[in-house]
Amino acid sequence: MEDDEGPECGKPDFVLLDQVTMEDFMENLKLRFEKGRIYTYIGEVLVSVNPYQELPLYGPEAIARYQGRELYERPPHLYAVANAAYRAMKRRSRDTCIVISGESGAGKTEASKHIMQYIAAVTNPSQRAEVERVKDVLLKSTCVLEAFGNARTNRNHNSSRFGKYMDINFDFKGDPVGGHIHSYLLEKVLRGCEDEELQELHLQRNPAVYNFTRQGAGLNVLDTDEKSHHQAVTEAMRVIGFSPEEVASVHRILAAILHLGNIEFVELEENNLEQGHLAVTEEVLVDHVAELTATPRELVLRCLLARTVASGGREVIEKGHTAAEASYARDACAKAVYQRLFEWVVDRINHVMEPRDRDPRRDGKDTVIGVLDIYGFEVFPVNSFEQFCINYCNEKLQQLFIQLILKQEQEEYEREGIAWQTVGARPSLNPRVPGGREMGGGTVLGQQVEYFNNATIVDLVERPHRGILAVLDEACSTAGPITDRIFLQTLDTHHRHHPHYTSRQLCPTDKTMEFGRDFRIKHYAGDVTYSVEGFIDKNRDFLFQDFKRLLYNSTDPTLRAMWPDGQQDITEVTKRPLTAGTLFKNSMVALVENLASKEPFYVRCIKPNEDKVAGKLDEGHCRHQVAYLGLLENVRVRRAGFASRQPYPRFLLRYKMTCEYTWPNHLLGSDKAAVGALLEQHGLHGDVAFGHSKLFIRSPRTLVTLEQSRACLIPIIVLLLQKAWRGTL
Ligand code: AOV
Ligand code: MG
Repeated sequence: MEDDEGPECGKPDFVLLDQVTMEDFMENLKLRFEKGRIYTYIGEVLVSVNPYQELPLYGPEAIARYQGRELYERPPHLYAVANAAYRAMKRRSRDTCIVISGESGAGKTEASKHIMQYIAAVTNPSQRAEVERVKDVLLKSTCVLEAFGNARTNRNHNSSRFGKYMDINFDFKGDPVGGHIHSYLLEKVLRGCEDEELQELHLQRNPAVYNFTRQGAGLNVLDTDEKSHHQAVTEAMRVIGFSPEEVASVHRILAAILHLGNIEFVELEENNLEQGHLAVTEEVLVDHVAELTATPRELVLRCLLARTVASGGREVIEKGHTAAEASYARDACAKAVYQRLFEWVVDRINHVMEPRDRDPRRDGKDTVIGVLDIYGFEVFPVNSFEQFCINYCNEKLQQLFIQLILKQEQEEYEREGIAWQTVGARPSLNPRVPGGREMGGGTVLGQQVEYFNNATIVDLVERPHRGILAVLDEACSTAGPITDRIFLQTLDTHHRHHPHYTSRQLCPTDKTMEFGRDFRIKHYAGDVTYSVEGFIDKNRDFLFQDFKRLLYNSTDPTLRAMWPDGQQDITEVTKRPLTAGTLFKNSMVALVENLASKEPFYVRCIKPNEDKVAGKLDEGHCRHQVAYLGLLENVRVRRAGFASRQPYPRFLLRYKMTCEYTWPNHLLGSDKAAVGALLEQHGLHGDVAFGHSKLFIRSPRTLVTLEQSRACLIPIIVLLLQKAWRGTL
């Protein structure tokens, strides 16, 4: 990798485009992609295109090239962003975060791993043991969490089915001393546990045997790769500090889930009082589940076939399931066990990463870098509750992006003592500007930048009482039979005039939606049709207390620890638990608040094609992503203010050769004064503002002019230097 890029590689920053049009943007993106330049800036935002091939861009040497450098000194790179976030944190003692977004398969998780590797590589030069330990856990945790939380989808063979936000705590020296992971909405996809102890777990090698893994069967071949992967995960768990007993428990729990998934029910002809009217078809599976979860067999069977209900006061009665109820309860139980297992793994990792051994006299408050890797916008042929949550999450993040980009500009101007001229209001994020247009307006230095403000879509989802989530909760708390269809009808009544909501009922001619089943949201990223089937069940996410109690009473301490709420007696369990949708909304609100309090850095990932192949950039597909990621608006906001900003010494280093007063060294007292003289000589001083430590350049033309005069001089200087070396001067 060269340190510099020639003009044949296109513009390293989209801000330098001659015009901000989709055509110009795409042309630059494509040109760079063809030259293996997968990274490009928009100011400090990094745009990344997934190369779908190993590029020689990473590793210790590359890391060394970026360490301690300014963002613009080297070709655009993730390392530069990681470095910028790290330096901002150290210099200003401010919490920073790196938000990585993009659709499924765009390269978010890979990006987050490169960022972590960079941070691990540049910190702790004195090799303190505790810091090394924390770094080791940080790096290894990814592997373990992916093993439990990733799955193969048709869009990404290693798709994260959970959102991850990881805080890394740094001490005053800038060394990582701890961390914390938040996970968001694990989609409950089950993937078999591949294991040498299959025999002991009563498992068979073929994943097609298990209902929960059959869907992935065929893709999920147990080859040698899987085996070494399994070993890597087990090793990572050991390093993190899971005991052998815990790892064995985890395997048993996974096996129990698989067996549980295969249990089927039959309704008996005659109602046998002794047995009830329901039975399981394969009793041996119940034996396996009981053995693996260390619970009494009779109790497992009872939980599967019936539930206890409180019948007023302290009375409890047992009520038999129908076959359908039993199947539902079985699946709910399997999913809940998997989810608790995942949460337990995250908790354990958090426990070992908790900052410790602090010296309270010196350490003060830690500063934090947060890395957010969260599921991208998703559209499948059929979209359900999970996609709804994921896409809502992306709306929230997009909104934050709009807010922060403007806020960040403003803050930098203030910090540098540059007048923030506003015409009319401060940068406003009011979705309903006069005239009712759905554009937000940001006023940057007197210029109005218009961009689509998606606040109205967020509002459609989360508004109290009438928003989609509130209506869904309402439906879930209604006693008596409530169907997904009724839920849809309520939505239709509430939102028939909403510009971003429609359904077949409201738009009878649109045959791409089905009556009584589908509704559509016009997301900022495009239209998505959701099927309401299963919304209520998934939101309610109901698990009978009997299962909780069963697992709490397990003699396996690991399993038991996952079910503290199993202690409660049925008569105490009266309060309705929060629904999955509300829990998710609350966690999103908290996440956005947290991110908003930090100084953000953004990585915007683009997926070049749907076929996961190297070297192919599908224009239509990319255009769409560029549009919905709001990248053109981003460029415009950046250009409306100052296209570029550089600390004075850096600026001089690059351009001093273009001015007689500054080459080879200036005698002007301060770098700021020298930069002033240089710009004056070029006649460019009208286009800049002088901050305390940085020069702000308004139009990209100015930079282009400077670059051109530098480019003209370089060959002459090289020639002079060569002559000087040879002594011929
Ligand atoms: P995602 O995190 O954005 O999707 P990943 O980071 O898992 O996507 O990337 C998908 C695949 O693309 C990886 O498994 C790699 O094969 C390849 N890839 C991504 N980035 C690079 C890179 N910089 N260099 C080489 N290959 C890369 V999802 O988790 O589905 O939203 O929920
Ligand atoms: Mg991912």
